[in-house]
Amino acid sequence: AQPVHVAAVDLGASSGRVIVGTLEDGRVHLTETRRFLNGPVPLPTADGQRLYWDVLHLWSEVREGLLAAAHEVGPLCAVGIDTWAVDYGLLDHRGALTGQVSSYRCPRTRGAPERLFQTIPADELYAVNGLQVQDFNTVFQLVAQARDGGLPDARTLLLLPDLLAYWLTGQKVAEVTNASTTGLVDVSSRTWSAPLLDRLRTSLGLDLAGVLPALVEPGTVVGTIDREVLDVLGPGGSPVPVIAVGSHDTASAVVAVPASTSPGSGRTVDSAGAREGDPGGFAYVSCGTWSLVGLELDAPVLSEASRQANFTNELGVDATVRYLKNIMGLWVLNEAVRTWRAQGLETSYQDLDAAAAAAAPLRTVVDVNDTVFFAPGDMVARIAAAARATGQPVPRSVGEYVRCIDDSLALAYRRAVREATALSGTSVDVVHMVGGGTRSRLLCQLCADATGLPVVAGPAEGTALGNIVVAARGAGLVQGDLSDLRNLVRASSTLTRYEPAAAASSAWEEAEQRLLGRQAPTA
Ligand code: LRH
Repeated sequence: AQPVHVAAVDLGASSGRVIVGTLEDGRVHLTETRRFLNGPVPLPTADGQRLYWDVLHLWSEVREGLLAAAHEVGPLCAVGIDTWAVDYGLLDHRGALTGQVSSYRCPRTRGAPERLFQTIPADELYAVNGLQVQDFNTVFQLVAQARDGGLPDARTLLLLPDLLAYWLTGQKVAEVTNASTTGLVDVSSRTWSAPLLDRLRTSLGLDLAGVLPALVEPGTVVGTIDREVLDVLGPGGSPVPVIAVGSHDTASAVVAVPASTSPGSGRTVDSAGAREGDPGGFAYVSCGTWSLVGLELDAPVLSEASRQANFTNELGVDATVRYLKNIMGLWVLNEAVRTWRAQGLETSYQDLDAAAAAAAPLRTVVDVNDTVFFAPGDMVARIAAAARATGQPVPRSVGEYVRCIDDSLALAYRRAVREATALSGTSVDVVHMVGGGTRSRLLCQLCADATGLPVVAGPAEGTALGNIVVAARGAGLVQGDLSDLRNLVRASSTLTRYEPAAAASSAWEEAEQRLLGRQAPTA
């Protein structure tokens, strides 16, 4: 068969890229046509600093990347778009943006959950949307927006991938995996929750019913690229379809977990159906700006214990549920590197990994999910302060700081995997790591040591690959269910296996106890 080309637009909070997947002989070969930095842009306002996304820059980069894809690689059979979750643009009656697009790290949402819980109690919300409480969930951003003047001119709310798809095709949809991170979707029925929207209207004056577009599942054809907007063509001069993929980057990343297990994978403990030799369940760590750690399930876990543990149920591709926890992730490292570079230290991530590998293990561990690490800024100073506050040695070198970050991330992974399996009544026998973080051999090994499970690392460009295989299936270029898509991913990736060091277990247990016993008083 002739090779066919599918382009993935994959925007992360720290960097974006356009990658073409060429399907040939049962494999996908990736060609990156554009890569660029991204980050929240601070602007002062009368209410203090605000953080926005430079969406026009993102749009320009996406255009350049797709043009290069079509002109340098070949005619495009499909385009899929994914970005980080929760953030949105508002359009007026002409389809123009009504204002800036806020970043989820903008401090405007501080206190918004508590304000909403006064009218919709947290447990009632969780029973419907199954979401962990994070200040930045779209529903809380909307609460902040209601306080700051509401949605006067807004006729349509589009999450970022849907906004980019609208600019390319003129069609407005809400792709469901990403929509599930808004807090407005009923996680059990995969539809907008009418009762929730009703309560937001009556309690906060937020009338969202007409503003939210129709939900679509991954695989749906959104429309074709308007050639006046972007002059790209498909095979034989045909128009290029934009396919809704798992437009939440984490949904696409989890599609690219190269597991050989069938979907709905977490193996139920005591399940009478589990035969000797059945592949066990897997946990995943999608490792980028955030580390998303959890399980793929076929139904949400909405118990009180799950809510208390702040586990989230996000919707996945093919009727799956992503049951997971957000861990602060490489954000902490990236911000520390930004600080060092501003101080004139020239260093590569490879050098940092080597320096951290040479540093003493588990000397200092911090709670990476502490809110002090959330805002942009000097992570080096914050780590030093956290070390002092918990009576641990302050790292003395760049290598010791990176080791502290990696050890602390692995400790958080260990806890999240254990909690996820306990809360969902499943068991796992392997951890799949996907995403850019798999380039750190140290982090992969620490994940194996901390969890006590083998780690299979790769693909590093998992999100783009997950995007591409779902777009390809939507365009009719490949067939099959999630396990078929994962076979394709596996055939296209180089994977590395890390075995847990047998002797490591007690050291991790000690580190966990150290952290639990010495929590810094919260500010
Ligand atoms: C990862 C991610 C994550 C969300 C966060 C806002 O990029 O999409 O799943 O919680 O960004």
